[in-house]
Amino acid sequence: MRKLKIGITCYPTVGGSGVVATELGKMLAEKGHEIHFISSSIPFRLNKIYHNIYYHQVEVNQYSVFQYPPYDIALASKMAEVINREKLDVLHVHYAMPHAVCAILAKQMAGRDVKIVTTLHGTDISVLGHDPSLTDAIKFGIEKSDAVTAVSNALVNQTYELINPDKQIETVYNFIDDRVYRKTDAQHLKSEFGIKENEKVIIHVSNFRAVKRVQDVVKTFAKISSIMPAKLLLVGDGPEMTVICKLVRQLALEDQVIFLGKQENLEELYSISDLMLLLSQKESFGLVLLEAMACGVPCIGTNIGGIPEVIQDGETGFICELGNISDIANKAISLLEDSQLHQQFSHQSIKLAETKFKSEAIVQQYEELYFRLLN
Ligand code: GMT
Repeated sequence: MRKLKIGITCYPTVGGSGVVATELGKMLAEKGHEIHFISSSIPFRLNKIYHNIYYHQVEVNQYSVFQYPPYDIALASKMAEVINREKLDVLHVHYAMPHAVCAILAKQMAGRDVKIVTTLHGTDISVLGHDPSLTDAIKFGIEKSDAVTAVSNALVNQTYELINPDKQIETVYNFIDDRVYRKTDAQHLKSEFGIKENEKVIIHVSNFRAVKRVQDVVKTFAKISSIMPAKLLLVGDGPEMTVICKLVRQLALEDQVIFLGKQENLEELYSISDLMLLLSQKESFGLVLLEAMACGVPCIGTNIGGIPEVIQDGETGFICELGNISDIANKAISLLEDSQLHQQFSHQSIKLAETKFKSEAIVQQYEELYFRLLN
């Protein structure tokens, strides 16, 4: 099979789109392709040396005449430079704004027929798509890309509703590194965190933005812990943290809620958890659901965006109405009280992660897309 030269641009700091882009680059490199990351800093998941992965840093000019440093132009220039110097076949950008528009500009600057693939991740449509000052640019980026993918069917539909581009958008689900996300023996963490043997462990992982509705997680947990001994692991950090700390104090849950901040090695935390809650009001996919499921953790999520495409309602977890705390808590309690049902959901979660979201098949789906464009 022909080996390709593939450029990848993403937001390199913590966040699902950057994680997926980096894991994709790593897996494509393992298949022999040459990968060129073009971003403002090294993607944080690029934590090992690969002989065929290169990193090209975007340097933004801070000249005092600029009221706003011109990141988009600097990115497009760097992309054009790499397209020509490295003779890229494909430039795959993750997150439409501004990456798709920069890639199209870069292609024109380079004068080389590099194929532009844009992957929509969620807030680039569900939040930015509502901003009239950006919709035309997002539409342009989508329509002028050679191929466009989105991480769920829900996001495809939302893109047509909000932006209405004249372009076919293909769903390619997210994936995780299944060699990392698997149940591991991390029981020692329980005693280290002061979690007793009889306590159920509920986990929530997010960037603590308002759309994640972390307050609903805490309120649900309050109901669960009034019925059974339990601890809540809150993993991540973000703008809502102060509000959440206050709510935990108001509900007198300080001894039961463990704030872990941003963490790596989440597979160990999932491995000591009995249930994951993701109760967002916007969520195109919910990568943390897939991570948890792969480690055998049943999930409860809201009937929002791509969440119902990840959780199989009544099979691997439950889908609940946004903000319906009583229903969410009742479903959580019934699952946590029934060890047989819990074990069944846990097995089915692992199975689903290994089949519908199998990394090998999804990476191949991207590879086939690249070859289709090049032939
Ligand atoms: O807002 C976030 O949650 C971060 C954002 C990102 O770009 O990293 O996440 C989006 O992309 C992820 C990877 O495709 C998806 O798993 C998340 O569901 C999506 N977030 C939203 O739609 C809110």
